[in-house]
Amino acid sequence: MTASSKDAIAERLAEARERTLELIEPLDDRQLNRVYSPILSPLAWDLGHIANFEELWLVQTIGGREPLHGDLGRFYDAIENPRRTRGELPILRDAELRAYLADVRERTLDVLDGIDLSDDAEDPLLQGGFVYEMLLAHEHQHNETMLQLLQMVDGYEPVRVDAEVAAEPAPDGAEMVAVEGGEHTIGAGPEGFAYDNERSRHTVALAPFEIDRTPVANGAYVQFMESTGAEPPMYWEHDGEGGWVRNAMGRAHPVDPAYPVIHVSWHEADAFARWAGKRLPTEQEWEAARAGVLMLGQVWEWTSSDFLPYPGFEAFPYPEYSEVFFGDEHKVLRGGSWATSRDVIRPSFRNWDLPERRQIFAGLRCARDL
Ligand code: AVJ
Ligand code: FE
Repeated sequence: MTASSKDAIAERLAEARERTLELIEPLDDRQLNRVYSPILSPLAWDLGHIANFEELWLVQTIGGREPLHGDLGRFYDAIENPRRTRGELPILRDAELRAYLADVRERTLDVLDGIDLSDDAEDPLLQGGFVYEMLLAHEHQHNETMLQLLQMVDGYEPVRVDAEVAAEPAPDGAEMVAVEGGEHTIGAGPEGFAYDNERSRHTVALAPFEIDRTPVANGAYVQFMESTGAEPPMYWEHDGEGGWVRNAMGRAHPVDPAYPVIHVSWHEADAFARWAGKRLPTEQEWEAARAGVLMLGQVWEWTSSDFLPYPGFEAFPYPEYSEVFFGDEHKVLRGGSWATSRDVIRPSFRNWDLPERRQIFAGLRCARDL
């Protein structure tokens, strides 16, 4: 890697931070500290956690420097501090929080300036700029979590919404496309940035199947609700005339039947698929189909797969990113939503969450055996 790639890293770090600060620009300190939901962190926690994660990896680990606030980092440990407890923690707030974000960043750039990022760098954290890619992805991913919470903030007006959504709205009535059976390649190759859970690349044998070309639309979901008595998605309310509005950020908008359904749990997604005479795709089917035929857009998609390690998995650089979540408790989501940075979306990317969660920007697409 050359000096110009250091500049490129610095620029992308700045861009991610700009997005973070834009998200909170319309908010005051009271709103940053407020606990809106026990299943989501107060925004001040996410902000401090973003800075603390950066300090831990880019300043302490790479730069060998001491942390700015002693062992404060333990309050920003996501595993040690479940979401419902985060409002009570003695975390940084207000001006001190903003200063911490800026001070860490200054140190990060100072460390970046002094390191060897050449391709033969000995530290695997630096090879291919891994640790910097990880930090960028981390900040972007927390921006999406913050946007989940911002749905609950009355009167919030986003400064910028990424207009570059990846697909046109899904038409009502899904068109299905066939995918051949046989060997399919799954996972990230050795080149480029990927999380540990996307490796290693391996082949799987799939039976032939077909899969919806587009995510399930609101119109189809309303039919499902009417015929089964299923609950509406999170944030939906009756409009008083037999229809539905979506009420988020304190504003109600009619539900557009052509748009992908969003804010449904895995259980609801699974029930929809069965009602439609289909099933959720496995994550392997999703990735195999992704190579040619899927239209992505606007929503994460629940799959039927539990979040499990791929063959040859090795935790890197820390087991708390993926490994501690492996098992049958979490379901895999694929794709990406309107709130997901294009830096995070790639065919091999695996998101995961608890099957009862509805605050994720998640919908579904269906599959069936051929
Ligand atoms: C991949 C979205 C489940 O938010 O728990 C952020 C991403 N990991 N910081 C999460 C993550 C560490 C993770 N998800
Ligand atoms: Fe995190």
